[in-house]
Formats: sequence, structure tokens, C-alpha cells
Amino acid sequence: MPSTALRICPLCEATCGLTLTVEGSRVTGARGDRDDVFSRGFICPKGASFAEADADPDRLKGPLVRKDGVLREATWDEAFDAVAAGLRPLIERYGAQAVGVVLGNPNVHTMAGGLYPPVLLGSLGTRNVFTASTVDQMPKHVSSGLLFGDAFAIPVPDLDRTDHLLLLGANPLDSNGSLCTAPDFPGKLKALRARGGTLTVVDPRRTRTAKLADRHLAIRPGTDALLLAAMTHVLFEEKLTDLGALEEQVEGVEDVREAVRHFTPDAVAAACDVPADTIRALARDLAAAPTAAVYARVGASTVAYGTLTNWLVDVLNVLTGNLDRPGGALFPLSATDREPRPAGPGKGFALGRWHSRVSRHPEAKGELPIAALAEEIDTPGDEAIRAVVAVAANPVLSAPDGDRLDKALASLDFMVSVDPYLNETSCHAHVILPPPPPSQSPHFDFAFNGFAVRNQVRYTRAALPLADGRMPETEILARLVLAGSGMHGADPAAVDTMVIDRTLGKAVTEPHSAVYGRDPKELAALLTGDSGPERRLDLMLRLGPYGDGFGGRGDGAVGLTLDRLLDRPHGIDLGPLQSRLPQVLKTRSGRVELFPAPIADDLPRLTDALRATPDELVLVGRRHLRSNNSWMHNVRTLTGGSNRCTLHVHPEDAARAGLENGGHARVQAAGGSLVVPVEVTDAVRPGVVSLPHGWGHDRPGTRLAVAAENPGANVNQLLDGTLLDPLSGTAVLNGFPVSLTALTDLAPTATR
Ligand SMILES: Nc1nc2c(c(=O)[nH]1)N[C@H]1C(S)=C(S)[C@@H](COP(=O)(O)OP(=O)(O)OC[C@H]3O[C@@H](n4cnc5c(=O)[nH]c(N)nc54)[C@H](O)[C@@H]3O)O[C@H]1N2
Ligand SMILES: Nc1nc2c(c(=O)[nH]1)N[C@H]1C(S)=C(S)[C@@H](COP(=O)(O)OP(=O)(O)OC[C@H]3O[C@@H](n4cnc5c(=O)[nH]c(N)nc54)[C@H](O)[C@@H]3O)O[C@H]1N2
Ligand code: SF4
Ligand SMILES: [Mo]
Repeated sequence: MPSTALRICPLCEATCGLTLTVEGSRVTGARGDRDDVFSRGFICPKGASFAEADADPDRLKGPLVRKDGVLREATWDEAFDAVAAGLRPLIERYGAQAVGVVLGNPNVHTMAGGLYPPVLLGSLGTRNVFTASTVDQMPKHVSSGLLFGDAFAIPVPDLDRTDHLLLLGANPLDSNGSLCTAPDFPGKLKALRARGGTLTVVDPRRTRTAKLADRHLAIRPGTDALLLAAMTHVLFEEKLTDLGALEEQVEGVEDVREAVRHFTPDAVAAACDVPADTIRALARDLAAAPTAAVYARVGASTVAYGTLTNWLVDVLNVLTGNLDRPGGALFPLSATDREPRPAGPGKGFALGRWHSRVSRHPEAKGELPIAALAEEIDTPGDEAIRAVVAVAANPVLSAPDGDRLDKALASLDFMVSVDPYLNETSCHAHVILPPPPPSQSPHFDFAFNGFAVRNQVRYTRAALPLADGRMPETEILARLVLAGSGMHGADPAAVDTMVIDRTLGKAVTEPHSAVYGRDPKELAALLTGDSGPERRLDLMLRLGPYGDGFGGRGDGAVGLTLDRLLDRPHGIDLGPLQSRLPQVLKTRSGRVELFPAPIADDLPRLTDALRATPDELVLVGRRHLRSNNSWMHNVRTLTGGSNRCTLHVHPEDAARAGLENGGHARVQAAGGSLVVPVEVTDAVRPGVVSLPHGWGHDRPGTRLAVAAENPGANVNQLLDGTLLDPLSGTAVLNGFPVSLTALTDLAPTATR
């Protein structure tokens, strides 16, 4: 008889609760958990394919260690011996900077990725830290850091209550949302319209989200900052600003008024290719709506003015009084947030505390641009990166110029990958440490609860026991910490004990803490949980804003502990988002700093954009519903159909280049050229072509049988890694110039 088990879906940011069907030692099906307090039964095609993704035969079953140049199966002990032997001598000889750490996206989708990377970075002590954030949301972190003093203070649109949503560069109908965790995002947008609200979508493509909207503006890529600056101008010009309850909490409003004075709708209209009257209407509608939220994501972040765009998003939210009010853009309060401290001035947020070695890129949030990883390896020098620790990262496909990175990784003295697959990046590792499939891992959303449109908390233990020869990813990462820090062979539980002791030791000295003055040893003994990671979760929940404070904060509050959460397998609803200012602010002034100096210094670049001649043809990305970055093309049920690596070309551009539907084009750009099949469609605006990312599974040495059948082409090979948003170090992945040539000697793809 099949049984069922609950499991939060790790396949996108929506965090839907799934009910898995379990037969013997396998998951054989997945449906939406109707009792989940947050997702209420919603599921998408990816979640429905959980079983196939989980059982992919190409998932590595045990560690691989390179011997005589070849990756061979090995025991866990041999693998960690090899890690210690590979890393320690390099660190001892060349110093901490010799190690580069690369953290990929799935770290925010695993419990291990939430708990151990900070410990790993602390113990390695390297400043060569690269993550997927610099091909994604770093502009938002930087903007929030500057505005609110905390890079993680990210307001999310109050989807369930807003009257007006202005959405730029996001396609939640296919992506299911990002930095806005909302199971059934499509349903929430439909509900917004059904209750009389309005949805405006700004996107150079007519996406499924755009089709749902009241208004779709097919903006010229890369010009959102100009559009938003002009909207800000209109708000001031027409006296439409109304900060409401924010009035006393914001400084710099007059500076912003001055700064956007020359960004009139007429001045930006040509660059954006949006009529000036439309821009005025957008500003007036935003101001007139009872509540409204401006929200921008990937297509408005991975662009040349990414940080300015993200800053202007919240400038508009502030100036219309929508920041921090129900129906506007609110700061979530997650159950594992740090213990609330009294409001007041904080340390603020600094950029550029150090710089990358080769191109002198400033750090942001302790990270260097992942686009600079290859040059940090292949440019000789005393502080060159000689070893890489990669956790859940596939930068050979996800970052600019994969060919250069491919060669750079191949030249390393040592590399270790924590990855379930032998893929385009991990194939360069000397040791691959594969985590168990998701069915054998517990799940807690440390990251996404902090971006959720409703406060709630859920935890699912592993649906299946660990298979023979498997090691939990938490233990893999704990052992990696030990192997890198000269403690190879120590009990991995020591890592958790150390974090717990350190956290409690600090909390008891803080007057605002519920455990102020208590004995850390006594508190540690109270923690429950089956494992180190569970005890750490218990600690975070109990010290967190809904926690029992170890008895110090019981009255009226939820009194959360791990035990109480385990009693509620479908989760605990913690209510709609609430106003949280000024408590979230950590700026030096203790207020929202609306016109921070680094933004002021970057604005002249945007002024220059007013005068620039637009490129004739630029490329933007797109996501497919049944895909996930680079790593889900090996699941047969999700490939094929619309999920193909084709170039979308507008009919006018196709005619000009002599391209036919189903034919092939050579796309050329600064970093290289690709041959791709063409789909002629007016879903892209003229002057824009679109190619999805995460493809290019035709490199030798990988083990991805299904993906290799339809490898697609790596769009990031078109980039040379030099185009960045300067404030955040984020690569420009959208809106870069390309040229097209028709290839007539290739067979049409429709017949392949
Ligand atoms: N041109 C272009 N490029 C882009 C983007 C774009 O829009 N356009 N998007 C960017 C964005 S938003 C992102 S987030 C990045 C993503 O970039 P990456 O994080 O580099 O890539 P992913 O494909 O998400 O997966 C990384 C690796 O995680 C592994 N993995 C999967 N599950 C697990 C797990 O449970 N544990 C571990 N340890 N590993 C696991 C996969 O096998 C894969 O090797 O790509 C970026 N690249
Ligand atoms: N199915 C699926 N879901 C995913 C992923 C996936 O790969 N597949 N990846 C996950 C990850 S890591 C992330 S970060 C999220 C991202 O989720 P989203 O932020 O929703 O990202 P996209 O779906 O890439 O949508 C970006 C949109 O921006 C548009 N765009 C491009 N350039 C510009 C521009 O200059 N201005 C404007 N206004 N628009 C522009 C593109 O046409 C595209 O429609 O999705 C997550 N969910
Ligand atoms: S929307 Fe995201 S979290 Fe929900 S089932 Fe689909 S992939 Fe999983
Ligand atoms: Mo992402």
C-alpha cells in the first residue's frame, strides 16, 4: 500500500506544500497539499514532476574523487581526505585568498544551504566569494542596504490586498515569482483583477503575465530606470507625493526631487520607447490608487542600471505612501528572523569595503561579481584563486563567458563541488560530494519565508529515510567546514555545537533578548531535535520573533518551538504582513535614507543614457514554466514542447535578417557567437530577441543523458563578462547588443 508524506517543494521560490506518494523506498507521485496553511493545494507542472526529478538516474549516488585525471567512485572518508589534502596545503602556502567560494541558487532551496555557508565562509576567511546573486538580485540587496541599512530588508508587494500592482521585468506566470514568495502567484494576480484592482506589466515581451494585465508596456530593454525616474518626476511636478505615515521616517525627499528634475517624461520617452503621456498616466494612477505596490525583478535587475532601477522602485513606493502599509510593499517577518531589537540608528550599509584583485570591482554584501570569477583564477598573481569550493553552483552555464570559466576551472590546483550531478561545472572538480535527493532531505525555508507575502512557518522532515551510502547535505557541508579549516576528521556535530554556543553566548549578553542574563549551557540543554541542524532550527525559532524565548516570551505570542511546529505538519499561519517601520531600519540615521551617496554618484550615468543612441538589436532572456535555470533539463517529463532553447525574433527583425520560422540564426555578441533555432513571433517587441538561459549541455565529461539529447546553446557565451551594473557587480544579462545572420545551410529544426 502506498503511503503519503509531506514535503515543501524546493523547485522554485513559491515553496508550495506537496503531498508525496511513497511506495517502498521511492516517491512515485506528488500533488498539492490542500491543508498547507500557505499554498492551499496549489501545484505547478514542476512540483507535479517531483518524483521524476527526485528519481533521476543520473543523480550521483556517492562521492567521486579524481584519480589519475579520472573521476571515480570513492567512499565518503576518501572523499573528505581528498578535500582536506587538496585545500589545506594551498591555504597554508598561499593564504586564505587562494580559495574561491562559489554558492549557487539551490542553496536558498535547501536547509543545508541556509545553515552552513556562513560558517564555511567564516572558517575559510576568504574574500573571494561569488554567488548567483550577482547574476540575479544583488541590485535589490544594494538598494535595500542603502535605503534601509539592511541588505535583507526587502519589501514585497502585498499581493492579497493591493489595489494596484506595477510589475517590471518579472514573469511570475512562468517563474512563479521571485523575492516575492507566493504560492499560486497567477491566482493572486487574477484575484487582484477580480476585486477591481489593476495590473500593469512592463516587459519587452508579451509574456503570459503581460497577457493577464490591464496594461502592458513593451519597454525598450534596459531603460526601466529612466521610466521610473520620469514617474518620480511627475509625482513631484504634479504634487502627487503623499508619504502619509512615512513622513517622519524618511530623509532625502528634497534631494530626490532635485535629482530627477531633468528626467521629464518627454526627455525619457524616446529612450524607453514609451509615450510621455503614458508615463504621466502611470504616475497618476500609482498616486491615485488607494493602495499600490511597485515591484521589479530579474529583467529590471540584471541590466546596466539595475541598482538605480531597484532604488527607484522603492522611491516610488515611499513617495506614494505605500511602503510599509497594508496593500503596499511590506517587510515580511519570518519565524527565523533575528530576535527583534529596539528601533534606533544602526551601523548602516557600506559598499566597496574591498575590491577584486584583477578588475578592482567593489565588493557588495561581502561578494565579488561572479562575472569576474574566471579572471580571478586565470590572471596570474600572488593572490590568484588556486582552489574553488562550489556548492550548488553551475556558473559555467549561469554566468558570463562559460568557455573562459571552463578553462579557468580546468586549470585549478583543486576544486570540490557539492552537487547532485556531474555537469558542466562539477566535471572540473577533483572531488564531487553529492547530496541526497530532496525526498531524503528535510526542508525549511530560511530564505524565502523572509520574502513571503504572508507570514507563516512550515517544516517538513525527510519523506524517506536516507538510502545506503547517502550522507545528509547538512553533514556534507559540516564536514567540508572541518576539512577546510584544519579540523578534518572531527565530529561534524561540533560545527552545530559551536554555532549554538556562539549564538546563545551572545544572546544572553543582549539586554533586548528574551534570554538576557541566562546561562547558555542551561539553554542549550533545552534544545530539542533529532540532529544538529534540527537543534539549530529549534534555537532560531525560539529566539525568533514568534518564539517562546525559552520561556522568556510566552505570553500571548505564538510561543514557537520546533516541537510545536512538528505538531503542525501543514504549517502555522502567522497572519498577513504588518507595518514594521522603524524597527527594520539599520541606517545610521535610523530613518529611510532616500537619496544615498552611492546612488547620487551613479545617477550621471543615467543622465548619459538619455542621450545614447539605442542599439539596433538587443537580447533578453526568458524562463519556461517547466524549467529551472541550468539543472532541470535532465527530467524527461519537463523537456520538449515549449521548453526549448529557441531564439524568439519579431517578424520585422526576421524579415530584415532573412530569417524564417524553424530556420537557424547565428547570434553574435561581444563574448562569442551561437547557432540557434529561430521562432518568429510578435511576442517580442521589434528590436529585441529572446533566448532562455541554462542551456548548452553539450560539453564533454558530463553525465546528463536526457539533457544531452537536446543540449541547446548557452546564451551566456554571448557575454564577455565586462558589462556590469557598477554598484552591485551584477552582470548585464538583459538588453545587450547582438547581431543576427541567417544560416541557410542548416536543416529546419521543425523536422528534427
Ligand atoms: N542569461 C541569463 N543567465 C542567468 C539568468 C538569466 O535570467 N539569464 N538567471 C540567473 C539567475 S536568476 C540565477 S539564480 C542563476 C543560477 O545559477 P546557478 O546557481 O549556478 O545554477 P542552477 O542551475 O540554479 O543550479 C546550480 C547547481 O545546483 C545543483 N543542485 C540542484 N539541487 C541541489 C541540491 O539540493 N543541493 C546541491 N548542493 N546542489 C543542487 C545543480 O545540479 C546545479 O549544478 O543563473 C543566472 N543566470
Ligand atoms: N519555471 C521557472 N521558474 C523559475 C526559474 C526558472 O528558471 N524557471 N528560475 C527561478 C529563479 S532563480 C529566479 S531568480 C526567478 C526569476 O523570476 P522573474 O523575475 O519573474 O524572472 P523571468 O521569468 O526571467 O522574467 C523576467 C522578465 O523580464 C523581461 N525583461 C528582460 N529585460 C527587461 C528590461 O530591460 N525591462 C523590463 N521591464 N523587462 C525586461 C523578460 O522578457 C522576462 O519576461 O524565477 C525562479 N523560478
Ligand atoms: S510553483 Fe514552485 S514551489 Fe510550487 S509546485 Fe511549482 S515549482 Fe514547486
Ligand atoms: Mo535566481
